[in-house]
Amino acid sequence: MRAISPRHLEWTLHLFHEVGSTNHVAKELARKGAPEGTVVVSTRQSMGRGRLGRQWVSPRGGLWASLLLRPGTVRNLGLIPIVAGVAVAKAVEEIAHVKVGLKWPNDLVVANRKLGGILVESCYSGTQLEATIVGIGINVQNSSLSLPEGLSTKAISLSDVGRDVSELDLLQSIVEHIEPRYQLYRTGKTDSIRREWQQLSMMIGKKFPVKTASEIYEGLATGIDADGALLVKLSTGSTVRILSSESFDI
Ligand code: BT5
Repeated sequence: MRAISPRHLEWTLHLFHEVGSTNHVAKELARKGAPEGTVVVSTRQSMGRGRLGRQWVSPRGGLWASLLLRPGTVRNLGLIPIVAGVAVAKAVEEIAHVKVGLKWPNDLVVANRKLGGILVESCYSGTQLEATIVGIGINVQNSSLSLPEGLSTKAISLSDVGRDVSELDLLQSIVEHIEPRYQLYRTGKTDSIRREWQQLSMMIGKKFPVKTASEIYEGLATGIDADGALLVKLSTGSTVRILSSESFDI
């Protein structure tokens, strides 16, 4: 365990060689009362998870980390992935000098390939929000060629674009970029975060079909609202809010 950049929050790092999923370990620590600012990092994950039960391939060389937050209320909880996405994009730009595009809700994209993703999960006690876990996965030193067939052409790592970056330097920069935005989020001042996301977004101003569980929308993404929902203007003139989406073809 070591402390990194304590500011408002005391960030405390728990380092592992291998775990199933850092999100799972962080949730267990949350249940045992670990404080906000707890960070779980593992060299590799044997059961890394994406959203909706998808697998996240996590070999040595990537940054696989989960941050434990205790926002206290579910109000605006949908903005946590937005806070995390902006912070990760800023950190990658600062440490690796690579521009990252954000694809709603949580993809980090470089050269049209997936550099990383974010998985936010919350723990409740009854209806009370106990903790929110921000899982961050970024391909850093692991070449995309070493990923399973089928993924290697869709994924990209920082080493693939010639950057030699330390996973822990990147993590330190991420927590430094999350911290001020999280403080704004906690005080309800989310306009600047949403603006930053819109600037980094690959979606805003683009027309695309959005497939949800029940319908397919054809529309123009115009922004995100205070709950983190994507606002999509349909050709009929009405605007719909989309809270989660299975596929974006852009
Ligand atoms: C995500 O899910 O993009 C969220 C990924 C979050 C991973 C972190 S690592 C630390 C923490 N602990 C965990 O167990 N998880 C979090 P989703 O949007 O569902 O994307 C999953 C899809 O991305 C998979 O179905 C693959 O197509 C692709 N994929 C899997 N591994 C990848 C990799 N290493 N790089 C790029 N794409 C990958």
